[in-house]
Parts: sequence; C-alpha cells; structure tokens
Amino acid sequence: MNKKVFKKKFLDLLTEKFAISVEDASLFEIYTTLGTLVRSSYAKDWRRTWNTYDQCQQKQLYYFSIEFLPGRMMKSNLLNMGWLDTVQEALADLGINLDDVLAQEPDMALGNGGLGRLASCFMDSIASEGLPGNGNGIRYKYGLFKQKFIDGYQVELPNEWLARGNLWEVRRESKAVDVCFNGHVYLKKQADGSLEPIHENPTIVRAVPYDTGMVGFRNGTVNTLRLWDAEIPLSEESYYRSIEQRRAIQDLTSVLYPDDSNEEGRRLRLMQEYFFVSAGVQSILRHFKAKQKDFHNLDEFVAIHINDTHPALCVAEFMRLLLDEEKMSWERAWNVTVKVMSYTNHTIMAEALEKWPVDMLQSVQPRIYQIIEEIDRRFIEEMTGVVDWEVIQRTRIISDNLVHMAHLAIIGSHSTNGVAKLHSDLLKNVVLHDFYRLYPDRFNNKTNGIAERRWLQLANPALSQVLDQTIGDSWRYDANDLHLLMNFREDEAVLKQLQVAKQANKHRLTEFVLKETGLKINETAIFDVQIKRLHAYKRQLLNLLHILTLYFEIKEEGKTDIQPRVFIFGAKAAPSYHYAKSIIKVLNEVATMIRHDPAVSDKLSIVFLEDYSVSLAEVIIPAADVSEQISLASKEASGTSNMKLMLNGAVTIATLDGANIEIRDAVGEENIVIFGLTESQVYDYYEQANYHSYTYYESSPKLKRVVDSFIDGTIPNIYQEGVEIFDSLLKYNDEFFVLRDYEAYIQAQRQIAADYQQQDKWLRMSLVNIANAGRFSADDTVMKYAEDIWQIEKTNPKRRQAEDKKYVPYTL
Ligand code: 26Q
Repeated sequence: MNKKVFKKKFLDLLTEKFAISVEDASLFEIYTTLGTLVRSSYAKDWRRTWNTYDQCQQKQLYYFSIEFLPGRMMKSNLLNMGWLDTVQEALADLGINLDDVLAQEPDMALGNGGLGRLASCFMDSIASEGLPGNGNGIRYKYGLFKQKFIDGYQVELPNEWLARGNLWEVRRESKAVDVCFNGHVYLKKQADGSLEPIHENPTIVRAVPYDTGMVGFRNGTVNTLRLWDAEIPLSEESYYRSIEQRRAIQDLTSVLYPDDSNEEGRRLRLMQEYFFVSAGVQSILRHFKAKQKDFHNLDEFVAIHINDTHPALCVAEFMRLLLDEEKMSWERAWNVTVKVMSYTNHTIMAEALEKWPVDMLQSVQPRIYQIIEEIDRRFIEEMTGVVDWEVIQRTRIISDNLVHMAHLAIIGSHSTNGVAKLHSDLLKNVVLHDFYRLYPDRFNNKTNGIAERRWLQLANPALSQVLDQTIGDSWRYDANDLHLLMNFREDEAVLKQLQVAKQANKHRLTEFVLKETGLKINETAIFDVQIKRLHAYKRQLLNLLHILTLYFEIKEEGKTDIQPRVFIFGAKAAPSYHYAKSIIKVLNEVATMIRHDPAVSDKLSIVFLEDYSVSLAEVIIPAADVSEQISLASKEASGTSNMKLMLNGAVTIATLDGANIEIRDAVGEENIVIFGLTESQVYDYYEQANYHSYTYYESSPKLKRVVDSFIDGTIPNIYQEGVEIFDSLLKYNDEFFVLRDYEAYIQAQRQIAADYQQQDKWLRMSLVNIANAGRFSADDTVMKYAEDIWQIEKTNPKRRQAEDKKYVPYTL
C-alpha cells in the first residue's frame, strides 16, 4: 500500500462519506474516513480467517471475559496492517497530524483494570500468533465510569463512549440468541420414562452480538471479539409494556460491574454473568451444530476459557445445552464439558472470590441452579470415601447457602492456572490446597504477559527508533530480540540515546499535564509513577508516606540535597469503596499543599491525573523513571503495569510479590530495588498473630510525624478521611503492613535517588530492564496457553514462517 494510492482512496472516501474537502473536514470526519478505510481493508481477511477455521475444522478457542479493555484501536490496527508509517506521511502531506486524528477515538473502556487489559493483550497476541481464538463479552453502553476530581474527591460520571458511534463493530442481527431468566422449572415425565425440564414463565431477553475484528500483526489473521447487547425480543414486544420492564433489559448491558454493595446491584451482576455466558455458549454450539459434527468430540473443536470466575456459569450452561437440547447422558456431557473448559484465577483476596446466595441464583436461573446442585451432588458422591468429610465440605460447590464460583470453575474444568509463579504456588499450597490435592494435574502457572507492540512500538516511538538504530528491527517481530540490547550496556552513545528518548517522553508528558491540568511540572525531576486501581493492598498509602517523609525532611529538617521528584498517580476507586476514596482525597490534598508551599514545590510535586485509562497509560509509561510495585507480598496476583514500565526503561521499586519476582530474576538484583516483607514473613505474621502496628509508630519519630499529619491539621482541607486512614493504621492494626514496611521502603527510595544521581549507572539499569522485558511478551504467554491448555494450533504455521520478519502488505 503506497502513499499515493492511500491518498487517492482516502480523499475519494472523504468526499463519498461527507461531501467535503480535506481543508474543511473536521478531525472527527477525518477519523471516521480513515477508520472506514482501515476496516474495509481488513474485511476480506476477516472473512477469510473465519472461513479457514471452518474449512480446516480447526479447534477454536473462545475466551470468555466479563471485561475487555482494548483502549483505542486505530493506531494498533494501522500498525498491525503495516500501514502506520505510510498513513502518517500521507496525512502529513495533506496537512493533517495523525496524532490529532487518533485522539478523536474514545477509549473502549469495558474493563476495570488488569484483568480486562490482560484479556485485550491476549486478543492482540492470539491474532498476531495466527491462533484461532475469539473473545466473548458484554457490550456495556457506558463501560467503566469516568472519573473526575471535585474538591479532591472522586466523582463518577457516565462514560458515553458510544455517543458518536463505534467504527469498529458490526452488529450481527442474524446471530442473535434468546437468553432465559427467572420463572420456574419442573421435570416432566416423558413417555419413555425420562425427565424433561420445563421452564415456565421465563423472562426472555434477546442477545444481539456486535463483532469487532482483532487484527493480527502483519499476518493476515483477523479474529473476532464478540460483545453482546441485550434487547427486547421481537416476539415479546407487546409483553414488555411497562417502562420498568424495558429498563430492566437495558440495565443488563448498561454499565460494567455496577455497585455490588446492595442486593439489587448484586443480582444485576449475576444476571450479566449468565447473560453473556448463555449467549456465547449458545452461539458456539449453534455454529458447531450447523457444521453437523458429533457432539461427543466437541472438545476436539472447542476450547472455552473462563477468565476469573465471572464466566464460571459456562460449566453449567454448557451442561444444560448438552443435556436438555442435545439429550446427551450426564456422564458423556460432563466428560466433554470438563475437557472443553479451562479457568484462570486472578486473585487470592478472599473478598474477591465470588459466592452467590442460593436463593438468588435459583431465582435468576432455576435450571442452571438445578444443574449446579447435581454437579455438587455427584462431586460429593465421587469424593466420599476417597477424602475426609471436612475436605469435601471445604471443596463442595454449595455450602453455607452460597454457590462458590471458584469451586464450580475448578471442578468443571481440566485446567486451573495462576498468573505468576508465586501466585500459582500460593494457589497450590494455600488458597486452593484442598483442590490441588484432589486434582494435582489440573494446576499450572501461566505468568501474565503484555502486548509489547502496543506498549513499545505504539506508545514509545522515540525509544523504538533508538532500538531500530541499535539492534535492528527484529524486536518488532519477536520481542525476545530486545535481548540484543544487552550487548550495548557499556556503549556510552547508546546510553545517551536512551536518555534523550526518555527526556523526549518526559517532555511529551509534561506538555500533556500542562494542557490537561494547567500544572507545570519539572521535567528534569525523577518521574515516579504508580498507576493501577486504588486498593488498600496495592498500598498507594505507602507511597504517600514516603512523599510526606520527604516533605517533612525539607520543611522541618531543612534538608536540601533531595533529588527533585514528580510523583505521578493514576487510579480509580470502586464507587462503593469508601476507604480507597479517602486515600484519593488525601492524596489530592497533599498534592495541593505541596504545590502551594514554595519551600518544597521546586523539589516535590504530585500529579494525580484524572480518569486513568489505557490511552493515558500510553502517555505516562514511556515517561516513567521509577515504577512503583509496592503491594503487600502475596496480594498482587501478578501485576502487568510492572511489565509495561520495565519495557519502557523504568527502574522498578518493588516488594517480592506477583510477577515482580520474575522481573527481578530477569534483570538481576542490581537492576531493581527490592524491599519489604516476603510472602512467607507475611504468612508467619498471620499464623502467629503477632503484628502490632503501634510498635512501629511509637518507635520511629519520623514515621510518627508522618502518620500524625493525617489528624493534626498539617494537611489542610481533610476531615474524616485523615481520621479513617489514621485509624486503619493504628486502631485496626494496619491490615496491609504499611507501617511494617515503611522503614525498608524509605531506604529503598534513598537507594533509587542515589542510583538516579549516578546517571551512567541509572541508564545501564534502565537498558537492562528494556533488554529483558521480552520474556513478558503476551505472544509467548498465549502460545503456552495454546500448547498446554487449549490445544489449539496456528492456522498456517508455514505461512507464518515464510513471512518471517517480512512485511505482508494490506492492499486496498
Ligand atoms: C468480584 C465479585 C463480584 C463482582 C466483581 C468482582 C471482581 C471484579 C473485577 C473481581 C475481580 C475483578 C478484577 C480483578 C483483576 O483485575 N485482577 C488483576 O488481574 C491481573 C491480570 O491477571 C493481575 O495482573 C492483577 O495482579 C490482578 O489484581
């Protein structure tokens, strides 16, 4: 695709769509035209990809996730099609800046954080590896809320991402299916003596899919992300008369993870889970049936992945369809279900392990509840006499009037994996130990990865260019080739270039911050970044204690040799998570206090950017010097911002938690700063119940000064929030050992500052981080899933090898 051809096509289409010349076109019209051209150019490949899977009768993966967080698609599509440079130049010739056009696209923000972003990184990598894999989820009308700060408080607004339409999706009316809720089920005796379930008075919802092409990196593969919307069934139009009835259907796909602090919210969440599970499983089986294959070999054609427990009802829905629709025997249906299903666990935090009240599930979907009861009954029967009764009680699906979704997912699948080595070990040895003993072969580890194309090639052109010049461009095709950079550790010129690239990115972020917030930050300072959901276990509070420590060192101890720092935060708190919102408020007030204090404002500043998102991450991460990964050891399953930041040359300050451990192993101890309790020390404290936060508070005047500042009037404009934080640390004995790790963290931060002052050393550390980030490529992660769990193969491995490092152009 050359520039000349592109320009002609583009201008013709602009006229066709808007009857306008390029000079008069708005940026949005240009964005729409470009997007339309891009989409129509991969359409043939999209169709061909699907046909190939079908014709070759290839086993396909369906990745079920209640969240997908793709961010913007345009640039990624351009890159993967091999068009990026040409389009950039062609538009420049027409007087258009591509970045301005890209900014027109709203983020597709159908996820909360790590789990949703992982699903999207996997979609990119699955397509880029040429693997037959599709996503299945919900098309939320509003997605995750938009965050604003008003007087320092988080305020949530609806995110109207669909307001100007969505270029990338295709509504597939003809693929709609019906999903049944509520009503009653009884078993009716048939003439042959068998029992047939009759679902009386169900509420029927029509599920309509919207498909989006997932374009692989220069390989002609275009997979499908299928997101479901809920509608009133055409045949039931007259039945749904009242506004409330119509509203109830709209609510199903209105927002992501609505407030689950009340009964109504929880019920809606459960309905969402069943909605996208039922629609997805029905559409898979309908397609399978159309090809008239034998249902007993289903597992040779279909793999269903359950991303955390939110889609765990897949197990029961799959059983329901095989039993009730296909009339398969329980034993055969169960055998095939377990072979088809696999499950990833993303958390060990007890409060995030889903459990549904029996009566709620029974009323939302009575037939599904019956099936789960039967799975549970048979599980108990199978285990009785094999293991102790207590073990059965701890592992059964229904207990204490609750349905344990993780138990359903483990019992109903052939694979359960954690997302980093430590996390998988904790699952085996602690959290899911009973299950590990029942099913040792089902447990495995798949350390998370990231779509390195997005997080380096797209987000960081400055660094990408340095890499091209230094090690050639093979890293763009295989991230493991980043390792070639190790040869340049002692190369002054390369280190200098890395420094220049980092500075350019810091400048870009500085300009962005100025534009968005009006704040001027010091771009020669250390950019110290913590970007992730706001949660007590992630310990943004520990970061704040360090900031306040520096503040008092300058203000009260008269220290002058402090390395200037800009602390950058991005974080949303769940709307009902009161404590997390208090941390946001206090962080914002400390930011204001420091900003207005000339004694410190040239040394320290806090920038807490509103509405953290994938697109915001793409500006922040390339500019980061320091990556804060400071969760309490054992709590962060993996983390993925840690990988993105190292890839962009940030040096990590970390606890030995999640994938931080593997990052340390990759870069070596000298190239990361590790501090704090280890996971086994944390567990020792739990066992001995001998942690007393007060001791730490009392014995360190420095720490006491900092902690007291939450309640002694030092920080203006905070009220109850300061007291809550103070109380969480002392009255409630500091659940996440913030005070215990404080001293070690302060020392680690001094180490960071000292290393940064030796720029040569720092740049070398940074280089080693970039050079070793290849092992966290999601391309490799999904290949491991494909081989060990899904048993799916690349469509056309030969073609992929032949194309090896060559450009497969998309023609218009
Ligand atoms: C639970 C109960 C009821 C309703 C909702 C939920 C719920 C919603 C979202 C539970 C968990 C989530 C999200 C979890 C998540 O994002 N986990 C992160 O997953 C990443 C990818 O594996 C890891 O890197 C992170 O460590 C992990 O925190």
